[in-house]
Amino acid sequence: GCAGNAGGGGGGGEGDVLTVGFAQTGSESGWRAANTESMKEAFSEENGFNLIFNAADNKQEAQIAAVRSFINQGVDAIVIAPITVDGWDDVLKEAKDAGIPVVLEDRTVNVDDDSLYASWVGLDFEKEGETAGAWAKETFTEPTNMVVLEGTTGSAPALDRATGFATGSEGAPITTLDSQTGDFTRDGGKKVMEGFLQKYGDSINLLFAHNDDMGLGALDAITAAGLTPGTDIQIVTIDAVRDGMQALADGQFNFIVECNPLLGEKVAEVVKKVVAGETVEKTTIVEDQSFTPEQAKEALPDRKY
Ligand code: GZL
Repeated sequence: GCAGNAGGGGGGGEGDVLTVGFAQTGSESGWRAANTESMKEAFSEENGFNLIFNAADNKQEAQIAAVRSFINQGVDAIVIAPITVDGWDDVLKEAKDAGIPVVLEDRTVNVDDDSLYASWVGLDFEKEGETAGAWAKETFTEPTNMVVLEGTTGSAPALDRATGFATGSEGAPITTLDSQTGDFTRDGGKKVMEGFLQKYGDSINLLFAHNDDMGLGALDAITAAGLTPGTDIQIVTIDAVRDGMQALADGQFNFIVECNPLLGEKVAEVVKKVVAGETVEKTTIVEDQSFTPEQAKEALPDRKY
Protein backbone atom coordinates (compact mmCIF):
# COMPACT_ATOMS: atom_id res chain seq x y z
CA GLY A 1 0.00 0.00 0.00
CA CYS A 2 1.07 3.62 -0.26
CA ALA A 3 3.05 5.04 2.70
CA GLY A 4 1.10 7.04 5.22
CA ASN A 5 -2.19 5.49 4.22
CA ALA A 6 -1.70 2.12 5.82
CA GLY A 7 -4.43 2.95 8.31
CA GLY A 8 -6.81 3.58 5.44
CA GLY A 9 -6.62 7.37 5.15
CA GLY A 10 -7.78 10.10 7.55
CA GLY A 11 -11.32 10.06 8.90
CA GLY A 12 -10.15 9.88 12.53
CA GLY A 13 -11.82 12.49 14.70
CA GLU A 14 -15.30 14.09 14.66
CA GLY A 15 -16.08 16.36 11.73
CA ASP A 16 -13.32 15.05 9.45
CA VAL A 17 -14.37 14.57 5.87
CA LEU A 18 -14.71 10.84 5.13
CA THR A 19 -13.38 9.73 1.76
CA VAL A 20 -15.59 6.88 0.56
CA GLY A 21 -15.14 4.83 -2.62
CA PHE A 22 -18.47 3.58 -4.03
CA ALA A 23 -18.30 0.73 -6.57
CA GLN A 24 -21.72 0.73 -8.28
CA THR A 25 -22.77 -2.10 -10.62
CA GLY A 26 -23.24 0.17 -13.64
CA SER A 27 -26.27 1.96 -15.11
CA GLU A 28 -28.30 -0.99 -16.38
CA SER A 29 -31.80 0.05 -15.24
CA GLY A 30 -34.12 2.73 -13.96
CA TRP A 31 -33.71 1.17 -10.54
CA ARG A 32 -29.97 1.64 -10.73
CA ALA A 33 -30.29 5.30 -11.68
CA ALA A 34 -32.50 5.93 -8.64
CA ASN A 35 -30.11 4.02 -6.38
CA THR A 36 -27.09 5.96 -7.67
CA GLU A 37 -28.90 9.26 -7.12
CA SER A 38 -29.86 8.25 -3.59
CA MET A 39 -26.26 7.32 -2.79
CA LYS A 40 -24.78 10.51 -4.27
CA GLU A 41 -27.30 12.61 -2.31
CA ALA A 42 -26.46 10.87 0.96
CA PHE A 43 -22.67 10.88 0.45
CA SER A 44 -22.56 14.62 -0.23
CA GLU A 45 -19.95 17.12 0.95
CA GLU A 46 -22.46 18.81 3.23
CA ASN A 47 -22.99 15.42 4.89
CA GLY A 48 -19.24 15.22 5.53
CA PHE A 49 -18.20 12.96 2.67
CA ASN A 50 -15.81 13.05 -0.25
CA LEU A 51 -17.38 10.43 -2.57
CA ILE A 52 -15.33 8.67 -5.24
CA PHE A 53 -17.93 7.12 -7.53
CA ASN A 54 -17.33 4.31 -10.06
CA ALA A 55 -19.96 2.59 -12.23
CA ALA A 56 -18.63 -0.75 -13.47
CA ASP A 57 -20.69 -1.19 -16.66
CA ASN A 58 -22.31 -4.30 -15.14
CA LYS A 59 -19.03 -6.27 -15.27
CA GLN A 60 -17.63 -7.80 -12.10
CA GLU A 61 -13.99 -7.54 -13.13
CA ALA A 62 -14.40 -3.78 -13.61
CA GLN A 63 -16.09 -3.53 -10.23
CA ILE A 64 -13.26 -5.43 -8.52
CA ALA A 65 -10.73 -3.17 -10.26
CA ALA A 66 -12.57 -0.14 -8.88
CA VAL A 67 -12.40 -1.58 -5.35
CA ARG A 68 -8.66 -2.18 -5.78
CA SER A 69 -8.17 1.42 -6.86
CA PHE A 70 -10.05 2.63 -3.76
CA ILE A 71 -7.72 0.50 -1.60
CA ASN A 72 -4.67 2.02 -3.33
CA GLN A 73 -6.08 5.51 -2.75
CA GLY A 74 -6.32 4.71 0.95
CA VAL A 75 -10.02 5.69 1.27
CA ASP A 76 -11.64 5.66 4.71
CA ALA A 77 -14.36 3.20 3.67
CA ILE A 78 -15.60 1.31 0.61
CA VAL A 79 -19.23 0.73 -0.41
CA ILE A 80 -20.04 -1.97 -3.00
CA ALA A 81 -23.26 -2.94 -4.78
CA PRO A 82 -21.83 -6.35 -5.78
CA ILE A 83 -22.95 -7.33 -9.28
CA THR A 84 -22.77 -11.06 -8.51
CA VAL A 85 -22.59 -13.01 -5.26
CA ASP A 86 -19.34 -14.95 -5.93
CA GLY A 87 -15.72 -13.89 -6.58
CA TRP A 88 -15.29 -11.32 -3.79
CA ASP A 89 -13.12 -13.11 -1.21
CA ASP A 90 -9.73 -11.95 -2.51
CA VAL A 91 -10.39 -8.25 -2.98
CA LEU A 92 -12.32 -8.06 0.30
CA LYS A 93 -9.31 -9.64 2.04
CA GLU A 94 -7.10 -6.98 0.45
CA ALA A 95 -9.40 -4.25 1.83
CA LYS A 96 -9.33 -5.88 5.27
CA ASP A 97 -5.50 -6.12 5.19
CA ALA A 98 -5.42 -2.42 4.31
CA GLY A 99 -7.65 -1.69 7.32
CA ILE A 100 -10.43 -0.30 5.11
CA PRO A 101 -13.98 -1.29 6.15
CA VAL A 102 -16.43 -2.44 3.44
CA VAL A 103 -20.21 -1.91 3.51
CA LEU A 104 -22.45 -3.67 0.96
CA GLU A 105 -25.55 -1.91 -0.39
CA ASP A 106 -28.38 -3.31 -2.52
CA ARG A 107 -27.07 -6.77 -3.51
CA THR A 108 -24.98 -9.02 -1.29
CA VAL A 109 -22.16 -11.60 -1.59
CA ASN A 110 -21.41 -15.22 -0.74
CA VAL A 111 -18.07 -15.25 1.14
CA ASP A 112 -16.54 -17.91 3.42
CA ASP A 113 -15.81 -15.36 6.11
CA ASP A 114 -18.50 -12.69 6.54
CA SER A 115 -16.16 -10.57 8.65
CA LEU A 116 -14.87 -9.48 5.23
CA TYR A 117 -17.66 -6.89 5.19
CA ALA A 118 -18.95 -4.79 8.07
CA SER A 119 -22.61 -4.59 7.08
CA TRP A 120 -25.14 -5.07 4.25
CA VAL A 121 -28.00 -2.64 3.61
CA GLY A 122 -30.33 -4.25 1.08
CA LEU A 123 -33.67 -5.80 0.23
CA ASP A 124 -35.30 -9.17 0.80
CA PHE A 125 -35.13 -10.39 -2.80
CA GLU A 126 -36.54 -13.80 -1.90
CA LYS A 127 -39.61 -12.17 -0.34
CA GLU A 128 -40.02 -10.02 -3.46
CA GLY A 129 -40.04 -13.20 -5.59
CA GLU A 130 -42.43 -14.90 -3.19
CA THR A 131 -44.89 -11.98 -3.36
CA ALA A 132 -44.81 -12.15 -7.16
CA GLY A 133 -45.29 -15.93 -7.04
CA ALA A 134 -48.21 -15.67 -4.64
CA TRP A 135 -49.92 -13.18 -6.97
CA ALA A 136 -49.41 -15.60 -9.88
CA LYS A 137 -50.83 -18.50 -7.86
CA GLU A 138 -53.88 -16.45 -6.91
CA THR A 139 -54.41 -15.19 -10.47
CA PHE A 140 -53.84 -18.36 -12.50
CA THR A 141 -56.12 -21.25 -11.55
CA GLU A 142 -56.21 -22.79 -15.06
CA PRO A 143 -53.17 -24.44 -16.74
CA THR A 144 -50.77 -21.57 -17.54
CA ASN A 145 -47.60 -21.29 -19.62
CA MET A 146 -45.00 -18.88 -18.23
CA VAL A 147 -41.73 -17.46 -19.52
CA VAL A 148 -39.19 -15.79 -17.23
CA LEU A 149 -36.77 -12.93 -17.90
CA GLU A 150 -34.07 -13.51 -15.27
CA GLY A 151 -31.83 -10.80 -13.86
CA THR A 152 -28.05 -10.77 -14.16
CA THR A 153 -26.75 -14.35 -13.90
CA GLY A 154 -25.30 -15.05 -10.46
CA SER A 155 -26.67 -11.87 -8.89
CA ALA A 156 -28.41 -12.03 -5.52
CA PRO A 157 -31.71 -10.61 -6.86
CA ALA A 158 -31.82 -13.04 -9.79
CA LEU A 159 -31.03 -16.06 -7.62
CA ASP A 160 -33.33 -15.12 -4.75
CA ARG A 161 -36.28 -13.85 -6.81
CA ALA A 162 -36.35 -17.16 -8.70
CA THR A 163 -36.29 -19.10 -5.43
CA GLY A 164 -38.98 -16.91 -3.90
CA PHE A 165 -41.27 -17.10 -6.93
CA ALA A 166 -41.13 -20.91 -6.84
CA THR A 167 -42.10 -20.86 -3.18
CA GLY A 168 -44.90 -18.32 -3.62
CA SER A 169 -46.40 -20.10 -6.64
CA GLU A 170 -46.02 -23.62 -5.19
CA GLY A 171 -48.89 -25.84 -6.37
CA ALA A 172 -50.17 -23.39 -9.03
CA PRO A 173 -50.88 -24.92 -12.50
CA ILE A 174 -48.01 -22.88 -14.00
CA THR A 175 -45.57 -24.47 -16.45
CA THR A 176 -42.30 -22.63 -17.09
CA LEU A 177 -41.73 -22.87 -20.86
CA ASP A 178 -38.40 -21.01 -20.69
CA SER A 179 -36.28 -18.89 -18.38
CA GLN A 180 -33.31 -16.81 -19.59
CA THR A 181 -31.33 -13.78 -18.46
CA GLY A 182 -32.01 -10.37 -19.95
CA ASP A 183 -29.30 -8.91 -17.67
CA PHE A 184 -31.78 -6.49 -16.05
CA THR A 185 -31.80 -4.25 -19.15
CA ARG A 186 -34.63 -3.13 -21.47
CA ASP A 187 -32.68 -4.26 -24.51
CA GLY A 188 -32.01 -7.64 -22.94
CA GLY A 189 -35.67 -8.09 -22.07
CA LYS A 190 -36.78 -7.16 -25.59
CA LYS A 191 -34.32 -9.52 -27.31
CA VAL A 192 -35.01 -12.52 -25.08
CA MET A 193 -38.78 -11.98 -25.29
CA GLU A 194 -38.53 -11.87 -29.11
CA GLY A 195 -36.88 -15.30 -28.90
CA PHE A 196 -39.57 -16.63 -26.58
CA LEU A 197 -42.32 -15.36 -28.91
CA GLN A 198 -40.68 -16.97 -31.94
CA LYS A 199 -40.47 -20.28 -30.06
CA TYR A 200 -43.78 -20.31 -28.17
CA GLY A 201 -45.90 -17.63 -29.83
CA ASP A 202 -49.34 -17.08 -28.37
CA SER A 203 -49.12 -20.13 -26.11
CA ILE A 204 -47.46 -17.84 -23.55
CA ASN A 205 -49.96 -16.71 -20.91
CA LEU A 206 -47.65 -15.13 -18.31
CA LEU A 207 -44.32 -13.29 -18.21
CA PHE A 208 -42.39 -12.97 -14.94
CA ALA A 209 -39.61 -10.39 -15.37
CA HIS A 210 -37.10 -10.02 -12.51
CA ASN A 211 -37.20 -6.24 -13.03
CA ASP A 212 -39.44 -3.60 -14.62
CA ASP A 213 -36.85 -2.66 -17.25
CA MET A 214 -36.77 -6.12 -18.83
CA GLY A 215 -40.58 -6.16 -18.72
CA LEU A 216 -40.66 -2.76 -20.46
CA GLY A 217 -38.35 -4.11 -23.18
CA ALA A 218 -40.60 -7.15 -23.55
CA LEU A 219 -43.62 -4.87 -24.20
CA ASP A 220 -42.10 -3.86 -27.54
CA ALA A 221 -41.60 -7.50 -28.53
CA ILE A 222 -45.12 -8.49 -27.45
CA THR A 223 -46.85 -5.68 -29.37
CA ALA A 224 -44.61 -6.28 -32.41
CA ALA A 225 -45.90 -9.88 -32.38
CA GLY A 226 -49.47 -8.54 -32.57
CA LEU A 227 -50.28 -9.54 -28.98
CA THR A 228 -51.68 -7.29 -26.23
CA PRO A 229 -49.55 -7.09 -23.08
CA GLY A 230 -51.57 -7.25 -19.88
CA THR A 231 -54.30 -9.37 -21.49
CA ASP A 232 -52.93 -11.89 -24.06
CA ILE A 233 -49.80 -12.13 -21.91
CA GLN A 234 -50.10 -11.05 -18.28
CA ILE A 235 -46.91 -9.52 -16.83
CA VAL A 236 -45.57 -9.44 -13.28
CA THR A 237 -42.34 -7.55 -12.54
CA ILE A 238 -40.21 -6.33 -9.63
CA ASP A 239 -38.86 -2.80 -8.86
CA ALA A 240 -41.80 -0.32 -9.22
CA VAL A 241 -39.78 2.38 -11.00
CA ARG A 242 -41.80 5.18 -12.59
CA ASP A 243 -41.96 3.73 -16.12
CA GLY A 244 -42.98 0.34 -14.75
CA MET A 245 -45.67 1.91 -12.59
CA GLN A 246 -46.97 3.80 -15.64
CA ALA A 247 -47.18 0.55 -17.63
CA LEU A 248 -49.05 -0.98 -14.67
CA ALA A 249 -51.46 1.96 -14.45
CA ASP A 250 -52.01 1.63 -18.21
CA GLY A 251 -52.84 -2.08 -17.87
CA GLN A 252 -49.78 -3.31 -19.82
CA PHE A 253 -48.33 -4.82 -16.62
CA ASN A 254 -50.61 -6.63 -14.15
CA PHE A 255 -48.67 -6.59 -10.85
CA ILE A 256 -45.42 -5.07 -9.57
CA VAL A 257 -43.49 -5.87 -6.41
CA GLU A 258 -41.45 -2.88 -5.23
CA CYS A 259 -37.70 -3.02 -4.63
CA ASN A 260 -36.78 0.17 -2.82
CA PRO A 261 -33.65 1.84 -4.34
CA LEU A 262 -33.54 4.72 -1.84
CA LEU A 263 -30.85 3.19 0.39
CA GLY A 264 -28.33 6.07 0.49
CA GLU A 265 -29.28 7.61 3.83
CA LYS A 266 -29.14 4.30 5.69
CA VAL A 267 -25.84 3.32 4.03
CA ALA A 268 -24.24 6.67 4.94
CA GLU A 269 -25.37 6.27 8.55
CA VAL A 270 -23.85 2.78 8.71
CA VAL A 271 -20.57 3.92 7.10
CA LYS A 272 -20.15 6.75 9.65
CA LYS A 273 -20.73 4.33 12.53
CA VAL A 274 -18.34 1.72 11.13
CA VAL A 275 -15.55 4.27 10.58
CA ALA A 276 -16.11 5.59 14.12
CA GLY A 277 -15.66 2.04 15.38
CA GLU A 278 -19.24 1.74 16.60
CA THR A 279 -21.11 -1.58 16.31
CA VAL A 280 -23.67 -1.83 13.53
CA GLU A 281 -26.31 -4.36 12.47
CA LYS A 282 -24.79 -6.93 10.12
CA THR A 283 -27.90 -6.73 7.93
CA THR A 284 -30.45 -3.98 7.37
CA ILE A 285 -33.39 -4.93 5.15
CA VAL A 286 -35.37 -1.99 3.72
CA GLU A 287 -39.15 -2.45 3.41
CA ASP A 288 -40.84 -3.15 0.07
CA GLN A 289 -44.50 -3.11 -0.97
CA SER A 290 -46.51 -4.24 -4.04
CA PHE A 291 -48.91 -2.63 -6.47
CA THR A 292 -51.99 -3.48 -8.54
CA PRO A 293 -52.97 -1.19 -11.44
CA GLU A 294 -55.36 0.74 -9.17
CA GLN A 295 -52.69 1.20 -6.49
CA ALA A 296 -50.20 2.32 -9.15
CA LYS A 297 -52.58 5.06 -10.32
CA GLU A 298 -52.89 6.22 -6.69
CA ALA A 299 -49.15 6.09 -5.98
CA LEU A 300 -47.74 7.53 -9.22
CA PRO A 301 -48.11 11.26 -8.44
CA ASP A 302 -46.00 11.02 -5.27
CA ARG A 303 -43.38 8.52 -6.46
CA LYS A 304 -39.82 9.78 -5.93
CA TYR A 305 -38.42 7.43 -8.60
C1 GZL B 1 -32.26 -5.04 -6.81
C2 GZL B 1 -31.25 -4.52 -7.80
C3 GZL B 1 -31.64 -4.91 -9.18
C4 GZL B 1 -32.95 -4.27 -9.64
C5 GZL B 1 -32.68 -4.13 -11.09
O1 GZL B 1 -31.96 -4.55 -5.56
O2 GZL B 1 -29.98 -5.06 -7.53
O3 GZL B 1 -30.62 -4.45 -10.06
O4 GZL B 1 -34.07 -5.07 -9.38
C6 GZL B 1 -31.24 -3.62 -11.04
O5 GZL B 1 -33.52 -3.24 -11.74
O6 GZL B 1 -30.62 -3.76 -12.26
